Order: sequence, then C-alpha cells, then structure tokens
Amino acid sequence: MIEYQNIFTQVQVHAPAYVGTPMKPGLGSRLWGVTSEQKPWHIHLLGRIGDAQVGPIYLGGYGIASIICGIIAIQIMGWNMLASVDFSPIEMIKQLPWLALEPPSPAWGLSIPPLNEGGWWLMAGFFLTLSILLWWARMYRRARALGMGTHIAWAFASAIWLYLVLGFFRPLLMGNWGEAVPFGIFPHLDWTAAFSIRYGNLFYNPFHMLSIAFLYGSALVFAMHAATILAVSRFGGERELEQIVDRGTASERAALFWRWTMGFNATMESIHRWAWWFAVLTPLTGGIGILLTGTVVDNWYLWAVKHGVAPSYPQVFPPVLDPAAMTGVAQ
Ligand code: 07D
Repeated sequence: MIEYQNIFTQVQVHAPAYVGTPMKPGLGSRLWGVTSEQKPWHIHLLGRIGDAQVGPIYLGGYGIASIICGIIAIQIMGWNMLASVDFSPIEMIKQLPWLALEPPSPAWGLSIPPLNEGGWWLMAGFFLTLSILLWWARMYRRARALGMGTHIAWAFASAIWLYLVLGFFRPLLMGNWGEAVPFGIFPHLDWTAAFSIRYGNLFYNPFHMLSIAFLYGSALVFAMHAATILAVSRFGGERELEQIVDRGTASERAALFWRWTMGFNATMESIHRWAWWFAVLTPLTGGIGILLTGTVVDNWYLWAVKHGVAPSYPQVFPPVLDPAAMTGVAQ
C-alpha cells in the first residue's frame, strides 16, 4: 500500500519561488527597497528540516534599527570582554564562557557611573533593550501587515517582561543597577545561583514553582501535540488546511486516541491555545516571582516555613536567622 509521504520523505519538490500572498495597498513592498528583482533562492539542506525556499526577507525601518542597536550592544559587550583579557584574541576565545560585563556596584545606586565602573554595562543594556523592543514592534507590524493576529508578538512580550524585570524593573525597585544580571555566559549563571542563595532558595518561591510547572508543562504539551500530529501524518494529519476544512480521518483518529487514553481531547484549535498559554505563563509567572524577591520577600525558605509550605524542623539547632536582618560582623 502506498501511504501518504510524511517528513521522512527524501524527495524535494522544486517549484518556482513563492513571494507570498499579495499585500494590502499602501503597506509598502515585502522586499525592503527591492521588488520582484530580489529572487528568493533554495537550499536543499533547509528543505530537509523545513521549507527549502529562503526569502523574501522583509527588513523595514524597525528591523534595521533593531539590528543596528543589537550590533552596538554586542560590540560593547565584546570589546569590554576583550579589554578584560588585555586585548588578547586567543585569551578571549579561551576564556569566553567566564568573561563578563558587570553592572555597576551597589554604591552607585541608580546614578550613571563612569564607563569602566558599570557605565558600559548600562549602555549595553540600553541598546540591547532598544533592540529587543524594536524587534517586538517589527513582529507586531509584520503580523498586522499580513492580516494575522498578534499572538506571536504578545507571547514574545511575555519573555520581554521577564527580561525587563530581571534587568530593569527590579533594580529600579531595589534602588540600584547592581541588582541586575551581568552579561556573560557563566557569570549570568553564577548570578542566578547567587540570587537563589541570597534570597533563601528560589525553590520555595511559589512563582518559581509555577514557572517551572509551565516550563515543564510546555515541553509536555508540545511533545504530546507533535507526537499526535506525526502519528497521524500517514493520513495527512499535518496538512492543517485540509484538516480544518475537511476534518477527514487524521484529526478524528487523533482526537479519539486521546479520548480513549485519557477521556478528554483538545481540539485542532484549542491545543494551540494550550501551548500558547503554557509557554506565555512560564516567563509571566517567573517575572512576578523575581519582582517580589527582595522587594516583598527577603527569604523564601522562611516565607515557606511561615506559610506551612516547608516543614519547620525541631529546634535541634539555634533558630534560623534571616541574613538580611543581621547587622555588623554577623552579616
Ligand atoms: C531568561 C527572559 C526572556 C529573554 C529574552 C531574550 C536576547 C539575546 C544576546 C546578549 C527564559 C533576550 C535576549 C534577545 C541577547 C546577547 C548576545 C526567559 C528569559 C526576551 N529553575 N531560576 C527560572 C528551573 C533553580 C533562578 C525560570 C528549574 C535554582 C532565577 C524557570 C530548576 C536556582 C531565575 C526555571 C531551577 C534558580 C530562575 C525561567 C531545577 C539557582 C529567574 C523561565 C530543576 C540556579 C527565572 C522566577 C524562562 C524566573 C528562573 C526553571 C532551579 C534560580 C521556570 C527547572 C534553585 C534567579 N527557573 N533556579 O522562560 O523567572 O526563562 O524565576 O533545578 O529569574 Mg530556576
């Protein structure tokens, strides 16, 4: 029996390049500064993991501004890291995972410090943030231009929320830039570990718990959905258009499988809402947890004991003191 060929098919169809659906008048060309002369091209290897056609790419004002700001930010980080190894390119490569561009020390508060005392960090953060926000505007506007909903932009906004809480909103509430995350591969991981220890173990932060639940849940929902669609791809299940217009046997079987195995099934539409919300709620709840840390709650372990989340151990040792409440030598 010849079955419908799914993603394991080795055959690639070579068709003329497709520039896409016509745009509404007045929205400008899809190809920035170029129209039909810019021919999309095809890459066979890309065709094995997705669509072989590359382009047309839309740049536009927001895209260009975002890329420029991103390049400035990465340049500032890179040159500062190079300076920290006496401008030795070899050392830069060898030590790259450990190199950092650190935020100002707490003594500077929210003022603008000299470049070498955190000023470069502030400037890199400014341009990185600008770059991310401009990219957000680009995503929003490209979606509108195509007559799409703006779900992608709002999901991205949720990630930007966590990014801004970590590097901007929380430092503002705490009164100094020194609270923010350094740029650097291991340094930002060290910061994460130190942050957890400083505030009494982030595992006891209920919003960290929620964020993890949604993070793991996202992986689970995505795996269930991907596996279901692949499992019915022999019946054309991944051809979404046909499955929506004429549900046919694939989505019927997929739904029935889940009703058989767990008594309930998502629909072709609702599974994507499940996935969207799980993904969006990961950084959304995470950002709330970070914003509360050090501003409202100083020690999540003690908070958890107080609220009956963590057990209070018998008093074999002296009572646990909140390090933040200590003064002088004890601190
Ligand atoms: C980071 C923000 C959005 C990113 C954007 C991208 C560019 C590129 C390029 C510079 C991802 C901007 C960047 C465009 C820039 C250049 C070149 C989204 C981000 C817009 N934790 N933990 C979470 C787990 C522990 C800690 C979330 C698990 C320890 C801190 C998540 C474990 C300690 C923070 C999560 C675990 C600790 C978190 C992140 C297990 C010490 C956060 C969700 C099993 C290590 C963050 C509330 C996310 C948070 C966070 C998972 C353990 C510390 C659910 C599974 C106990 C300080 N942790 N964690 O989507 O929200 O991130 O906390 O041990 O701030 Mg945790």
